[in-house]
Amino acid sequence: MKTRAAVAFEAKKPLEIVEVDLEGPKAGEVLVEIKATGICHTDAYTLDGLDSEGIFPSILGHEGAGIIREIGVGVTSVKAGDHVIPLYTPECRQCKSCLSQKTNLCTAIRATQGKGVMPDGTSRFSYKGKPIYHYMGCSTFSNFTVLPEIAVAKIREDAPFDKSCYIGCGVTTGVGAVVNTAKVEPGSNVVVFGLGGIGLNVIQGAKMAGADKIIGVDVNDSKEEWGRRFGMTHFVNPKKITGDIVPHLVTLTDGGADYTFDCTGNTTVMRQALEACHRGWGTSIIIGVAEAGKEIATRPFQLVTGRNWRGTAFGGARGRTDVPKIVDWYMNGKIQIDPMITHTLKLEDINKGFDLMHEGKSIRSVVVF
Ligand code: NAD
Ligand code: AHE
Ligand code: ZN
Repeated sequence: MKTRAAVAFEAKKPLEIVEVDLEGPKAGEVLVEIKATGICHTDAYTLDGLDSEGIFPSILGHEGAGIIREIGVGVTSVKAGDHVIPLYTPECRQCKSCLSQKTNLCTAIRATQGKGVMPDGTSRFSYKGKPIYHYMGCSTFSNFTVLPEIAVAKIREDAPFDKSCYIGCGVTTGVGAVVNTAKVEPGSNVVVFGLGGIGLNVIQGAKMAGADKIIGVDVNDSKEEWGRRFGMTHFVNPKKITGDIVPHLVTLTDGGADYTFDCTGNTTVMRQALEACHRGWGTSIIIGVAEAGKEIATRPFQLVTGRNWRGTAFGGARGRTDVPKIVDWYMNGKIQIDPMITHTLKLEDINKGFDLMHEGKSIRSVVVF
């Protein structure tokens, strides 16, 4: 079949809207009509050529929601007509990682996913006879896409696609980092670095968990109002204080934070986030994705004296199990999504969504098909 898609033909070039060819689902795969997709900073990072796994030409996008239109041979867990959220972290429930119950990082299809192909080693997308690669196993910047059955979460049918798509990455990552990875306890002091599409969800997760001080840090002053809207109690712009941010935060938290979260992808900020943790027990969670080649550093003494450095992908969520529950949280009003969707765009205007992100003018842009 033919489908309209925004194709990343080359790094650092705008996406091009073209009609691509899409092969139907093979065994164990499903065809999904994408109804809406968010634009996450990770898409921009890959498009900007900063992802060591970035492959071109490819169809980016990993924060979608849609409807199953066709199933391949042997598919049993979903059927045509089901509403689903594609999962860049699948859940096979059979691999060593899934069975361990210690991680959400299912390994069933990770190797082929990282190479931009389906589990059989080939792409379903092509343009003018040449393959176009998949991205993060999702490629939600296409009106239709093919996914392995283990990489879709079936969700309730009354959830609006233009909001629930955000659960495909940003919401689950931010809220999940708090509840699944950090397991923030009531009364904790929390510092969130970077108040964008992820950081604001960390803030709403921390508020939900009953955190006491929720301190937001951002170089963009316009983010203060955004943070306060979701439960932030203090705001710090590191450019506007005298002296170093770390002692400033340590003083503000009476010795250091119980939990800090990096939602910037900046390795200098990651170090600050670790060092702003309380001696003896503070835990810093890295969410941000750093540019290829970047490394983190600190004095080992920071860890010797009891600070913990951890990371999280997709908020530690097991997609097929946890995503439907997060959709319920949204539908029941336990978490907010609507105000964070600052821009709704047509596919033709998708590059505008990237511009708004880089200019710091959006929280989330969503493309509706
Ligand atoms: P975003 O662009 O919406 O937000 C980033 C925010 O960080 C902005 O408000 C920006 O002003 C702020 N910022 C930038 N540099 C800063 C600095 N030096 N100090 C303080 N604040 C700074 O991006 P997003 O969509 O929220 O994504 C945030 C990061 O999380 C990205 O690196 C993205 O790739 C990553 N991410 C990771 C996962 C995961 O599973 N680990 C999932 C989604 C996104
Ligand atoms: N490909 C990059 C790493 C990118 C990365 O860390 N991705 C996160 C999700 S970001 C969503 O917006 C992730 O899930 N990581 C775990 C995994 O298995 O990819 C690189 O550095 O090579
Ligand atoms: Zn993302």
